[in-house]
Amino acid sequence: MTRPDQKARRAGPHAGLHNQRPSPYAGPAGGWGSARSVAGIISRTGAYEAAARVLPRQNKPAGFACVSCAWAKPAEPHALEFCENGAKATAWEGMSKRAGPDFFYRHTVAELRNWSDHDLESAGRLTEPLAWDAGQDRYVPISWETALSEIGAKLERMAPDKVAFYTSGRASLEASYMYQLMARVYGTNNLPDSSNMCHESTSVGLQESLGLGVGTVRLEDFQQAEAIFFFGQNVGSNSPRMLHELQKASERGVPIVTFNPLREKGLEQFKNPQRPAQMLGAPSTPISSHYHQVVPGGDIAALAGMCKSLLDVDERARAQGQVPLLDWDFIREHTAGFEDFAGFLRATSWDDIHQLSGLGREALEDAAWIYARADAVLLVYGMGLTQHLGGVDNVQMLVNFALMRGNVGKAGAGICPVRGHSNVQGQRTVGITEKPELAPLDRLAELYAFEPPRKKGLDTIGTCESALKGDLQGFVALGGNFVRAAPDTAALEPAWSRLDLTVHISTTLNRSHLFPGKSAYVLPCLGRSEIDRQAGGVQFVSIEDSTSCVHGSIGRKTPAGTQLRSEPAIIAGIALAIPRLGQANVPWQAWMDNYALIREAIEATYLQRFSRYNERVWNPGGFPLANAPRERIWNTETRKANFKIPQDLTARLRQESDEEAVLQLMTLRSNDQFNTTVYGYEDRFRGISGTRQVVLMNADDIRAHGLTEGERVTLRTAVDLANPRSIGDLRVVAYDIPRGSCAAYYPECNVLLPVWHHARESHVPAAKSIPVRIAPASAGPRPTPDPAG
Ligand SMILES: Nc1nc2c(c(=O)[nH]1)N[C@H]1C(S)=C(S)[C@@H](COP(=O)(O)OP(=O)(O)OC[C@H]3O[C@@H](n4cnc5c(=O)[nH]c(N)nc54)[C@H](O)[C@@H]3O)O[C@H]1N2
Ligand SMILES: Nc1nc2c(c(=O)[nH]1)N[C@H]1C(S)=C(S)[C@@H](COP(=O)(O)OP(=O)(O)OC[C@H]3O[C@@H](n4cnc5c(=O)[nH]c(N)nc54)[C@H](O)[C@@H]3O)O[C@H]1N2
Ligand SMILES: [Mo]
Repeated sequence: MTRPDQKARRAGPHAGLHNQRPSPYAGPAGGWGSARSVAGIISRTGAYEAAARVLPRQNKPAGFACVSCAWAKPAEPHALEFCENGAKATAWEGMSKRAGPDFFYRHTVAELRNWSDHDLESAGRLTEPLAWDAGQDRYVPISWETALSEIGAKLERMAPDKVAFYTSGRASLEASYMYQLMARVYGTNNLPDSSNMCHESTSVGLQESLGLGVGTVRLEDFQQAEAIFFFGQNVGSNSPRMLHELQKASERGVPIVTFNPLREKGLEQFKNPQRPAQMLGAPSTPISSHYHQVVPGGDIAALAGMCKSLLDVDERARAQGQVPLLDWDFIREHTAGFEDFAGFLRATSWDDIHQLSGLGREALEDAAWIYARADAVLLVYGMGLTQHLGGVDNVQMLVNFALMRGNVGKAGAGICPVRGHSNVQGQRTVGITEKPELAPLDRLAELYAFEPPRKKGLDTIGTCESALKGDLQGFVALGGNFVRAAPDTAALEPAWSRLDLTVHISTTLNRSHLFPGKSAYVLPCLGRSEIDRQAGGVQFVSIEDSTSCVHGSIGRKTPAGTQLRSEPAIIAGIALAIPRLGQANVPWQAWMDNYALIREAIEATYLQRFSRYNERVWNPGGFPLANAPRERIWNTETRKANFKIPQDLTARLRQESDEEAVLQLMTLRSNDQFNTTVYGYEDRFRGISGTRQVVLMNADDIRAHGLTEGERVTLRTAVDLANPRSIGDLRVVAYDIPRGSCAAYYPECNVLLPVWHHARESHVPAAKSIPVRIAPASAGPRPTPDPAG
């Protein structure tokens, strides 16, 4: 039997397969397709113990918090409170294969660099600490004691400013708290994390607009909403459990108005695997009542159009002595900046709105009317808003729209950023941030008797730039696949090999491990689904979901190896091995033995927010963290919710990118991956099967560029031509996508994303609008398309 990945392996790291043509997917999201996909991955990974012991308890009170997305976990769960992709994530962690010392003996690092992402991870769970041996270019086993003492000694000799401590959003609240404290006692705020590539536009935008950098919505709001507006989030693949809320809303007749360049299956139709009738043939539930295929980066203009039409109708109504449309009591009492914002709307022309959003005035006026008729509107969004040059403007425009009718801080209304990694929001809550003003430095100084660094640290972009310049010396990663997830892969990989020290705390092998610094270690850790036994007995951890609720999570599965250590134990081990950390009074050993003490420390640091943490951690549905905007308390400079005027009416790059030959590339996730973890090659909902090497284009653009469907093409970044960036061997797929844009998969396309091409204020890489030119694989890029097309 040839596994799909075998061909991919031969073809190199960026390869997929070319064995099937894309065809439209007729089924709904969920349904039997989803059930089959779950059964398939359990048998392919051999994750039978995980399926038996973990899945039944997934996302339930007293259970296990899924390691896939961060969506809320209800107090009264369904019989099976997991989705297709949550099951895949659990199965992946529970895979039966092992990448032990024999595996690394058989393969040099140079050789592994030719493997695909899927093959690297499929090698199996890591089982022993590894150190890179430069002479043989292999990772070789090393004892924990030696690894930790070598890492500690090397860190001791480095300047703290030259070391970055990265976190991927899966680590628990307990591990994250320890990790930020370790970095700060060491002497740096260099704490880049995955949210820097993700919802940092939310953290920055909502902080300025509402005074708190997280969403304002709880699960119960979905039951009270009268309309839902949905921007740039692919619910069917990336947070499928949310479909339960959307399905119920849709059945109550709540309009769901969606803005997305692609018609995503999960936003169209859902068949609930929890409902026998639907599985046995009852029709699936339509999700979006209205679908607007906005152009990438066009949301600011679309929102401006809706706001403009609200303003206009309100002005006319008031002039005629009728009931005003806007919530004037709310605007007067709770907001600042409305008059300037209204001025901006009046000055914005419908021509510009149409041109930059790709949507007509009538469609936007209709959408505004749906908004205006509802007394409680929920505004949901994802990477389609945050990953643009104007990512922060996008988020703030959404808030402007909400504020016009007081849709923040009332039941059934609010801003709902759908977070990515399962604890990414929580990590920020407990101090993983490069911004000193967001960390409780004074409190940490008081509790642990040390002088925390006050200088701003490096975020993800800062870390990349520092490595590219040759400044960065050390990189420690608590999970993730930084070099693969970050922009400008081709420049970043060699830069990583030039570092003095790389340390990866990981569950599986990935591409970041293959660019070892002069000294390099891979430390294998337990996954969250596994039993975590310490000196103080079996431990559990906790996470914060997208709705600011904190949940306990206990592992149930036998660990993948006897040598694995938990993340808290590894962090404590590193901290204890760095002599200079002895200056602070931190009970590393006691924390590692008993995580309840870490939770006490978090409570002592954040007092009210985490009060009675250990007591409440198993509350069904989680315990909610205080959320001031929900109470209409605005901790902003103006002490009001702020209307903010966007810097530009488009969230993407202007200039050359507006030329017809240049397409705006959106980089997307398939339904068969979790970020850089590629489970397989089936993007079922988009009808793409057996390959990831595709570029989705509008049929008219295919013609205009003189291409044909199925043709092999090369994509080249259309800006910064002095530093050419390209990816070859992608197949053209005709797709329902607005003209002038195209789409292809992340992380393969990160080679095209310049490190400087990021959201202005939040530094989130602008992965949803990379200007590119497309040419047949053999020829150079064509200057202009054939206008006849
Ligand atoms: N199964 C699975 N689940 C996941 C992940 C995964 O990889 N796999 N990743 C996790 C992580 S870390 C995150 S951050 C989330 C990501 O979840 P999403 O926020 O859904 O992110 P993407 O998959 O990148 O998809 C973005 C969506 O935005 C649309 N879009 C692109 N550009 C624009 C635009 O300019 N405007 C609008 N309105 N829409 C646009 C795209 O068509 C796509 O539907 O999911 C999390 N959950
Ligand atoms: N072009 C483009 N680039 C993007 C995006 C995009 O849409 N387009 N999305 C961005 C987003 S939203 C994000 S969040 C980032 C993701 O960036 P990261 O969070 O850095 O990447 P992941 O792929 O989630 O990390 C996967 C690795 O995590 C490790 N791992 C898994 N579970 C555990 C665990 O329990 N503990 C530890 N210690 N390690 C574990 C495994 O070794 C696995 O290989 O990528 C960003 N990059
Ligand atoms: Mo993310």
